[in-house]
Amino acid sequence: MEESIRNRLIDMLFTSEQFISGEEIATKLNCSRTAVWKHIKDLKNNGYAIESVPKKGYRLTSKPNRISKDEINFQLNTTRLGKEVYYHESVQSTQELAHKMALEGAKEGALVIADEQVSGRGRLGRAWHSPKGTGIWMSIILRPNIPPQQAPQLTLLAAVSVVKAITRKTGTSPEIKWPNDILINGKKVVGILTELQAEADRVNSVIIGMGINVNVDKFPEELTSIATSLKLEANTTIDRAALVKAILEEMEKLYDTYLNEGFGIIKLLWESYACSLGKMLTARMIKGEVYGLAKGITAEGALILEDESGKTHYIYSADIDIPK
Ligand code: BTX
Repeated sequence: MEESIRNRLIDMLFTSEQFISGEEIATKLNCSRTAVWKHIKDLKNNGYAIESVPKKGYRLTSKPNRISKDEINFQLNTTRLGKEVYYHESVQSTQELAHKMALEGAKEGALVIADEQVSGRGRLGRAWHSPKGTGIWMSIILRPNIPPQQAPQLTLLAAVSVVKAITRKTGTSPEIKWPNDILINGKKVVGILTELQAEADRVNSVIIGMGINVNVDKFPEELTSIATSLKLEANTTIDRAALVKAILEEMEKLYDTYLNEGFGIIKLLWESYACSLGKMLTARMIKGEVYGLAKGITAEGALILEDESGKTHYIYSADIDIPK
């Protein structure tokens, strides 16, 4: 109840350019003026800049650049993705939490998001730099009815969704490097980590972790030559909640297409954003390296490489080096 009053209050302030009187708010929200005042005070404490002028009322002058439940759920246009938001100021890793919640029965679309991760991780146990207040560090739980070997398709689906949302919200032109990196001007701006909870022939849940460098101004020494942020590329601060919403909306549309029509359309979209296709590159795997021409991806999402002897290799998991 309290939460719904708060959301409706944010809604009223957000949609009105004029001052709204305390009395009008109290009538519309069916609560006392003291309650209105308390909620306004609480919003101010949470970073909302609200002007209050005697006899005129309240007016919202700026929203905080926050990614908590209120900001994400406000005007979110999805039916499942992000409807349940579990926000934390600081966690070890949203991926770890999402795994735990998926085992405990979290619904499809549940979103775990944090303002900071102290041990964010990438593939093969690598660390993911996730500083406070400047990024989007989140994990989405999906429960598709697919066999486990098709799950990598969801990494590609997630990458396409993020590229579409970033393009729409920032005007930059990101590209995808197979399988899970999103680059702008050759530097990594997003990393995606897809993990499964599955039985031999059935997926219980797919956990899609995304790390997006949004308003990061400076990276640690070891990342400066390989990492960038949306702010550095677009030259402006980006509204993190608006970007999260855009990702969830793009992703839900593509996910529905995927469930109804299969991977075909996603594959075409992915190929249209890929920077690695048609180039000679090296795929480095645990068991060795392959150097060859990237010819495309298979229906399962594997990378097709043709080596210099003309032999075709199907790569399911690797790090890719594209010579400059
Ligand atoms: P990856 O293994 O492909 O990339 C990890 C590598 O990327 C690191 O070894 C490092 O070189 C580089 N790197 C580390 N931090 C950053 C950064 N912020 N920006 C650019 N490059 C970086 C990619 O793994 C998958 C990352 C997923 C991260 C999300 S965040 C939410 C969720 N929770 C969690 O713990 N992981 C996922």
